[in-house]
Amino acid sequence: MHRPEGFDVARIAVVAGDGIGTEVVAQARKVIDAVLPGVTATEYDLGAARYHRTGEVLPDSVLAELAQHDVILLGAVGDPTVPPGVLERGLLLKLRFAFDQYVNLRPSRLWPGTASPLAQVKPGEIDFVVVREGTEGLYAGAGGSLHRDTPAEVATEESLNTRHGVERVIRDAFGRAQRRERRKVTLVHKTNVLTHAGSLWSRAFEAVKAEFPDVETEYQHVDAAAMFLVTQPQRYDVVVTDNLFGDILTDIAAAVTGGIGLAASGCINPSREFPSMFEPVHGSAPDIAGKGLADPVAAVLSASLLLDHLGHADEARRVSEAVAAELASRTPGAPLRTAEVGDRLAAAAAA
Ligand code: GGG
Repeated sequence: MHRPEGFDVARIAVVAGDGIGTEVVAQARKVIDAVLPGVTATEYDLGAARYHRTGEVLPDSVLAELAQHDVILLGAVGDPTVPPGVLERGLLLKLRFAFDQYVNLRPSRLWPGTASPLAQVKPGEIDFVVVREGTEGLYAGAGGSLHRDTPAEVATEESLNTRHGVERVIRDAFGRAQRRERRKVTLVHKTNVLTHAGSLWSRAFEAVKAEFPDVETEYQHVDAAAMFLVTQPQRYDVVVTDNLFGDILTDIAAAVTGGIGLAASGCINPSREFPSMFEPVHGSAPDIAGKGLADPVAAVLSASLLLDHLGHADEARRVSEAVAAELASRTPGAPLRTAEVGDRLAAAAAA
């Protein structure tokens, strides 16, 4: 399936998943319905409940159906009653890999009205995007174990880095930087220790850089980047990095921009051959699931990214403006109710 720029009638699949995923996705849907009245979305019952009921996580027949959509709105994956990895690998990573969503896009912005633990940073001063590689690295599933549950147990987990995979995500990052005001790309890796993968990433970065002479570049080791994200987050514009580093760094980025409840992401297939997927960065948060306490803003901002991907730039902007107004009106520390926030955001985005 190849659908060029823009989609006449969007085919949206919804995978709410586990825990607070169902609660926050319901709000994101309210907001999508408010700005695109009449749009239809197909819900897929995937996650812990289905696994317990059927023993299956993501049957091939469902994967084939999902492939027929333009986008997937995903909530959260993971449940304490399911062994670690069964849902994360069998559902979340399987979707990213099967649909070749190699650009894991994670914008970070300090919204007006949002408290950052960094006293020296003012709203508007943090505005960067992490382009995390989404289909390779340590998340590829290469490795194994021997002598399990014996004193001689050994486990390996290998980082897979292909020239093709690394170069294409770096090229995407440069393209994004070129469309932004500051035009700067920071490569983050650990080239002084991870010399095999690091050398590949460095050489691919240098090769792609030559195609974008108007983009400023820098390199940072991941440990330095972790420090600078909390001391000088203003310095970043576009950061490109591997799968694991990107996963960790974007949680730090979320922490300095108001918390994980505000962090949105898109798992993008730039060729549009397969659906892209939009999901809050946060997980299923079993400790607060079912209580109506989860902040739906990350899911709603993910819906804004989804709308933009579908070519609905105006609707996407209305949603992010509704979020900006909501955040500006909040009293720090005041409790929130998930559905009430969703109602307010839907009303403001529709107006
Ligand atoms: N909202 C997505 C979600 O449930 N994330 C949990 C998780 O395990 N994430 C790992 C990753 O993003 O690679």
